[in-house]
Amino acid sequence: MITDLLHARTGPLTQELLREPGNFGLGQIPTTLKPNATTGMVCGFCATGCNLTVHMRDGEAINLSPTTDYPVNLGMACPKGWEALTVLDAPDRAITPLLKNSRGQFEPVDWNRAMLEFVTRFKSIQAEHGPHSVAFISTGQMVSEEMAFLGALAKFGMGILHGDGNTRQCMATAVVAYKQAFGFDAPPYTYADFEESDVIVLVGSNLCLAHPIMWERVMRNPNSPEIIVVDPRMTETAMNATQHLAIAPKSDQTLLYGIARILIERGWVDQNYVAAHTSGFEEFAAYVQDYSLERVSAESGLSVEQIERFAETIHLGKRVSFWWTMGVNQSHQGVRTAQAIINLALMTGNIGRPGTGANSITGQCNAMGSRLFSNTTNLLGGHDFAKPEHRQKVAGILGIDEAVIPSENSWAYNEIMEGVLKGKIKGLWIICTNTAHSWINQNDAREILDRLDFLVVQDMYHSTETAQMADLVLPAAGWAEKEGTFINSERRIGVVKKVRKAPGQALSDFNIFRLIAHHWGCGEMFAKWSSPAAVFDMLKECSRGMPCDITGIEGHAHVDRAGGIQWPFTEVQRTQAEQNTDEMKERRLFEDGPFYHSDGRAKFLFEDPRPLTEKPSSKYPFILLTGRGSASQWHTQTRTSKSAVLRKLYPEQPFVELSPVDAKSLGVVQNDQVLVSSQRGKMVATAFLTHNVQPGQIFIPMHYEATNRLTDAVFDPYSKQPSYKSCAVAVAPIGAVPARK
Ligand SMILES: Nc1nc2c(c(=O)[nH]1)N[C@H]1C(S)=C(S)[C@@H](COP(=O)(O)OP(=O)(O)OC[C@H]3O[C@@H](n4cnc5c(=O)[nH]c(N)nc54)[C@H](O)[C@@H]3O)O[C@H]1N2
Ligand SMILES: Nc1nc2c(c(=O)[nH]1)N[C@H]1C(S)=C(S)[C@@H](COP(=O)(O)OP(=O)(O)OC[C@H]3O[C@@H](n4cnc5c(=O)[nH]c(N)nc54)[C@H](O)[C@@H]3O)O[C@H]1N2
Ligand code: SF4
Ligand SMILES: [Mo]
Repeated sequence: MITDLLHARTGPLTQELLREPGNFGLGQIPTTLKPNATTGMVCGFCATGCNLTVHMRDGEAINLSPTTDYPVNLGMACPKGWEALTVLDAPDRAITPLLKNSRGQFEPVDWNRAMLEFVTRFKSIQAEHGPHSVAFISTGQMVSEEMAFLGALAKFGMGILHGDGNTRQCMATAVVAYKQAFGFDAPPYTYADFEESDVIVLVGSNLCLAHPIMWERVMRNPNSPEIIVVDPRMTETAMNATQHLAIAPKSDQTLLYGIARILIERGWVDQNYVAAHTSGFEEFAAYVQDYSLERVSAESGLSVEQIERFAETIHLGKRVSFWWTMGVNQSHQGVRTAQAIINLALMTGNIGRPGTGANSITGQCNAMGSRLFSNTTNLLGGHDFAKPEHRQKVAGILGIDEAVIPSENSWAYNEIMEGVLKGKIKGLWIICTNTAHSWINQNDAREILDRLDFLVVQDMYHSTETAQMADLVLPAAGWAEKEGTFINSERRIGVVKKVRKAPGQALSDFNIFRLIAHHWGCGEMFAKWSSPAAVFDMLKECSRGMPCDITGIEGHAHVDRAGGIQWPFTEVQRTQAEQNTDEMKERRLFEDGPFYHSDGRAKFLFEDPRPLTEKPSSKYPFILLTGRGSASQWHTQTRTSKSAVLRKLYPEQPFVELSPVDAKSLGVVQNDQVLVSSQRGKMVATAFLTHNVQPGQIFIPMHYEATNRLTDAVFDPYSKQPSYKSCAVAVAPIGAVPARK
């Protein structure tokens, strides 16, 4: 069937892309790689950005091993990295475009037919309901060059206004927190800070499981650091902490204000730093007076001793680093909680020095790339759609008419979903994310997707929950089947290379976008977007003069040679690097003081904490926490479930962590099947009795499709990030079943 399709009548550009001998589509691997070479590239799972050495035989990747001389992973990799090539070979890889027929079944079609459907259906929706009735959802898991292409094609070429990314589910809170506090979205650290701190504070981060190689960096710290973990659960990370603060869910903001009050009361503030580099401290200091030890202890569930010891440890530390992840970001008050962490770092002068910082850890391999270059919430290069001078600059670089750049911001992911519900959005294009599993409150989410007149899903696999709902599936090449760059959590740009052919007719996302531009009739506008390398050059120019300026990078080969390059990397910095390479390998921000606000100061920001959005009740007496379940599972499992090795490392069936205290009162024993229900939906899971969760709380990993049937669509008001980690549920036994695998 594939061969038939390959010989099917296709347009000239399609044929060119499918045959291209260079870097793309069905072509051979790049001629720059020797057939039996080894070559390094950045891992395509998490934002740690480890480098993996791919071993080739006869021009195809056959194996990989962690790169030993890369500054991120120093020869280490987690199970997902080791299995990264294996997951690419799977029977459910999408190998042709698939079009749903009138009976609701998929039929393979060639690219020309797929493009015809894509263009005519979306254009007719736009003609009938206006240009903004089509939207797109992008990702943190494609290379920056592809994200930029998607954002530019959709917004400048197709006249779409609303496009957001799955990074909304993940990083939006950190982005807004940094923008408001520092004046730009700028995580300040470098991974060497993990090794240089004497106090490491992890808030809502299960580093050991979700970022195992960052955790390895903590383990290499020679200072026997104090490790303080703030997490309601006794996670793998908390088990290795010197202080575990098993906080009541969503009481972090109160706790952190309480810590600030103690630091102020005892004179443990770095007054010089505060005076030189910050604004708003006096107001903040007055505000936190309300956070007495008694209040903080009552609201957080921590003892007075635990709270005082936490404050004292921060004071005694010479190099204190604060790190946060989804336990903070995914909250109805995520932005203010993240800023409560930033406030502690600022008031103790723990920023800009080795081993310090207020550090948000990113999730997806290129979430940081999407923050700067996806053209969703920011105009390319961290610019602002609303500023005419920014639109003019970007238009000049891309050689396009300034008028095609929207002067308004896009709706956020939740607003796009709401737009569908209200009939304002009729067509949706989802690229590299699995909305029908990962979005909050799945019962609503699926009903919303069902309302669309036309849904296009562009994915590596045709079996994802979202692809199954699509009218048209576009088959995409995956990691290692295409080239470009990712940016990791510490702002390090790294390269991804094509070391194997994509299966069947699957094309790189880059080439799918080229094809769409051509068929949409805006190919001319994207004539300069001929390869990822050409796009990288344009993105560099877009970054000029911005805090993320990377104009000093020559191109992909330079990044590769240098072992990754952290932003910023200006032309001046390149000259410095030529003189002292080592000094440029690990760089942190704010070493010389100024922040990005016009007065050069970082802001103290604060607000009253708000109560839980859904409190436990007699009908739903438990709080549901969700998150990562094992180092071997990635999100919605479209990739990791394909590896037999990884499958052995986690329970296949959904499970729920339940306190033995609660289990006893429910009459549940180990491995019983239980029904977990919320006001919105139900799921069946195997009971896993453990003291790692507190009585009154349960934990279910996000990797199972049913988990988000329970969650409640509540969002942070500033970042619009979903609050995945707290809703009220009930648990009921439904009888014993065989032990879980
Ligand atoms: N193996 C694996 N690794 C991954 C991923 C994966 O899917 N699998 N995904 C990647 C991505 S995209 C991301 S975003 C990161 C996420 O990385 P993490 O944020 O570290 O992982 P999570 O398990 O989502 O959440 C962290 C912790 O938040 C806690 N938590 C819940 N509510 C609260 C609260 O109110 N306060 C506090 N302080 N803590 C709370 C949970 O108990 C949980 O242990 O992981 C990345 N790494
Ligand atoms: N309950 C609960 N829900 C959560 C979370 C939680 O903690 N709790 N965490 C949230 C977070 S932080 C995140 S980041 C999201 C993640 O949610 P998703 O983004 O939905 O999860 P993934 O499984 O990573 O989906 C990526 C999709 O892209 C496809 N893909 C991979 N590579 C490529 C490529 O190169 N091109 C194309 N076109 N497709 C590709 C994969 O097959 C997969 O279908 O989930 C969120 N949902
Ligand atoms: S820690 Fe992250 S980047 Fe490193 S090998 Fe594992 S998944 Fe890949
Ligand atoms: Mo994420």
